[in-house]
Amino acid sequence: MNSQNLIRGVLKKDRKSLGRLISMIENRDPGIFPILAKLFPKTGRALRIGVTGFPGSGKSTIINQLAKALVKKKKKIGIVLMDPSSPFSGGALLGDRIRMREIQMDSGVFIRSMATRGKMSGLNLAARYASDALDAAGYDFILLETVGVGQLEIDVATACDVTVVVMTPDSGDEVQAMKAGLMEIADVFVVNKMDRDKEHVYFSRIKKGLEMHSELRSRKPAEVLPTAALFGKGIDALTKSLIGFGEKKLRGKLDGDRESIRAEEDIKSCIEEIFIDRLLANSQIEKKIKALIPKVKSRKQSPYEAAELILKNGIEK
Ligand SMILES: Nc1nc2c(ncn2[C@@H]2O[C@H](COP(=O)(O)OP(=O)(O)O)[C@@H](O)[C@H]2O)c(=O)[nH]1
Ligand SMILES: [Mg+2]
Repeated sequence: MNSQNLIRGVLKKDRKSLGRLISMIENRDPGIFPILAKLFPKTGRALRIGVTGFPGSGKSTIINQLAKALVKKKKKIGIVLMDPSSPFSGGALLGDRIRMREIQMDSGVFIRSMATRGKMSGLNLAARYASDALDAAGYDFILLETVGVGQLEIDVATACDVTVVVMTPDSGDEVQAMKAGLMEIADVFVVNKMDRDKEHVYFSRIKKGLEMHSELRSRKPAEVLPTAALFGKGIDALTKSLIGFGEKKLRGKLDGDRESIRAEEDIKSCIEEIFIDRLLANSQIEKKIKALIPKVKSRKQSPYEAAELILKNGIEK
């Protein structure tokens, strides 16, 4: 498939084309940049929702339910599951696959799990580019499930319009969540596994804690919603809230700060990609690297000094 056909396919929501493009993104194929540039004017409509929280809190279950609810409302849903460990991580991902199969049959839903070789930041970027592809293809909502609650998750939050943080009522999660910085990034807190009445005590406590936290930082408190996703409870309210965010985005009323941050980060990361690609593709540079290998090997020069030397010439060019 040449890139013209690939672009045309993506814009027509052809699954094969989308799959192909996302594979290219995963493999860091340099050919993606001209394609993404062509798709870029078609992006900006989809609401990008990051779903984060501790493993086992119910993110996949919630996403599954949300997708079903949104499809009923005639929305097109893209789902990106991030799995940095490996494509063969077994258990968790397999479970997700089975659960997701139910909704994958629906033509309004496109699901993809992503793994990239190498750095975590590579995964963050890949998820971002995959979201662009899905956005251009006309998906209304893009749901991004992160794997844990580390820096990657926080980075992903800036890549999304809305961040949903999932907690459970029984685990001291709120303290952990605060430690992990999740309070700062949440737009919506979902307290999942609210299966039993007694859990309403925890819910009130979490809610009060969150309100206090935002008061201390004089920012608008995040919405706090109870769910029992396994039983489909509370999903309507969550769906309604997300549709509200989506409408706000289409009216240009969503907080523009995140888009500014995203634009800045995107420009910077493209500089990084382009710079490194061009530099390493340059035969002069390659020669210089080769020439410096013996010096570094024999410890006459540090790799740092060698890199400085090469970069100095590279930039001058
Ligand atoms: N009791 C109960 N279990 C739930 C609920 N939501 C999810 N689970 C279960 O919790 C486990 C982890 O859910 P999963 O969606 O895979 O969590 P993730 O790791 O955050 O994606 C699974 O066994 C789910 O069936 C809920 O509302 N109540
Ligand atoms: Mg999951």
